[in-house]
Amino acid sequence: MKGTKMAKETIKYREMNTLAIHDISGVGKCSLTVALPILSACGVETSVLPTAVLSTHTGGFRDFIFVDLTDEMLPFAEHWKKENCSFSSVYTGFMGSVGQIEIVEKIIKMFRKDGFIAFVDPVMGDNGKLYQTYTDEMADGVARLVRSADIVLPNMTEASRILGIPYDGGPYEKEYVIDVMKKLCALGPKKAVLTGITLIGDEQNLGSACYDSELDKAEFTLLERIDGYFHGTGDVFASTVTAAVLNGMDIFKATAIATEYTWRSIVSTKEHQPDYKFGPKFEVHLPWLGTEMEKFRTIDNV
Ligand code: PXL
Repeated sequence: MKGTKMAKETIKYREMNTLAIHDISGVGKCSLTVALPILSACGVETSVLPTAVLSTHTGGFRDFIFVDLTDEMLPFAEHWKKENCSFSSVYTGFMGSVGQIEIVEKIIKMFRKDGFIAFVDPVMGDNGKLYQTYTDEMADGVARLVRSADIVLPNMTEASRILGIPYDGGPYEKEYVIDVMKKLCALGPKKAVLTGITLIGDEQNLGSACYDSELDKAEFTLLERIDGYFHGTGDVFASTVTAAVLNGMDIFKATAIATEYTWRSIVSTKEHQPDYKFGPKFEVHLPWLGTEMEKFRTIDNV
């Protein structure tokens, strides 16, 4: 595919793979059942480390079955190390227990090397509340995990819990959102991306913001608000940012593409999925996303 790449400004080879560390929820698309198809459609080779296997996600189904894989996680990673497996990034999300947060920190250290990127989606809650399997101790652990991240991708509920500030449901002043992202970067990550953003005076729009601390630059991508609570869209968004950055895009372009893809998925969910707990209809838009990746990819290894 060298010919198509020659027109691009930046042409460089870089290993483009990831280790995705999330749960598998059998029904109710989120976490690995969202991350894996999106990353693959974007050309990212993906290995998985499941944190837990659930019959459904925890947001709206009753009596779900939960198999905790904490004790298996480190032996899996040690096996990979022995087999000389190499990852150019990790992408972490939903944690099944407090113990596995420390294990994930160890795994990031085990595989970190030059150019490595740790994407941390500090999944723990939404709308000002923790998810039902998250304890305060787990939330403290997730806040600590953010210090191991290069790119952190919370919603405002998670960002507030990480920073120990009161939750504000918005709409926000632009300066407030930028300040939150700067404070997240002060914990360690070079870049922060915030979801669920509505600005004062622009209430009909909703989207995301990102901040690159090395450039001291922030950008917002706000699209027409679609009312409703759409389970799993945080995972669609974070998986897409991860894929776009691994394809060589800067955080601004990556966030813009991820916001649009998530928005398209929400439009289809609203139209065709009567019960939003079954997850976002992201699949029909994968061809569009793949084309966007192809258009803007600057890593020449596909
Ligand atoms: O989308 C976040 C998520 C991931 N995995 C599980 C969840 C949730 C949110 O509720 O329950 C199992």
